[in-house]
Amino acid sequence: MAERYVPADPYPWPYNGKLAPANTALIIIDMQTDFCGIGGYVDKMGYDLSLTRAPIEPIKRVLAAMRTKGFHILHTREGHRPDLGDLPENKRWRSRRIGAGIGDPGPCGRILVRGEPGWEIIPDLAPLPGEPIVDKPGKGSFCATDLELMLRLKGIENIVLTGITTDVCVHTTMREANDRGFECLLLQDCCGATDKGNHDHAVKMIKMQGGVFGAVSDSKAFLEAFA
Ligand code: C5J
Repeated sequence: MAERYVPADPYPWPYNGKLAPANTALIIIDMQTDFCGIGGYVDKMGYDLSLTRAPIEPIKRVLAAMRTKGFHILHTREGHRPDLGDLPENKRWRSRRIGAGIGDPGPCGRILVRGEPGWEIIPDLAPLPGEPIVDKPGKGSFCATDLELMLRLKGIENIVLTGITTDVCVHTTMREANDRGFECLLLQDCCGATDKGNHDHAVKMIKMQGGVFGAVSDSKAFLEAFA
């Protein structure tokens, strides 16, 4: 395989130049109404939706290009079973304390509950038939899911991370993936947090220690690398 790299910080990615559609997946994390839509969980908590909506357009561009080139595409959704059997009591308690109780009724149906309108992936980034969707009860995409099994069976070594929120579900997933030996790249403009400072710090953390969790790039550099 000819070597190919994406310009990234703190090193050109991937570390070994083995970058091809067959061994590389785009993971789009939790682009659900609950995290970026009016009346969803993040809106109920009172955060600025423009921050979690900012990555929609950049993700669209990366998604379209990666689909065209035949990369693996996976989507995740955070949410709980309707009987809330997979919702830790402390997670529910904390959310209720701030007026956005997980499992409670809201403008988009029961908050963060599977099958409810708020839990759906936004139409702009709707998965195509055949693109796996990983339903997860927690922040990390590897906890209590079959994501690792799917990645291994498909021969995926490199993961491009996008989605929301940078400091919570995206970061947790990147850390989990990095510990499992996957080579990770976060596209910073394809992610967003409920707080701009937290987004910036989450991005900075990745770059410490020579790339402690992988590397960081953006949609423009990524797309140019494939032009
Ligand atoms: C949060 C997420 N922030 N998708 N979930 O609760 O980051």
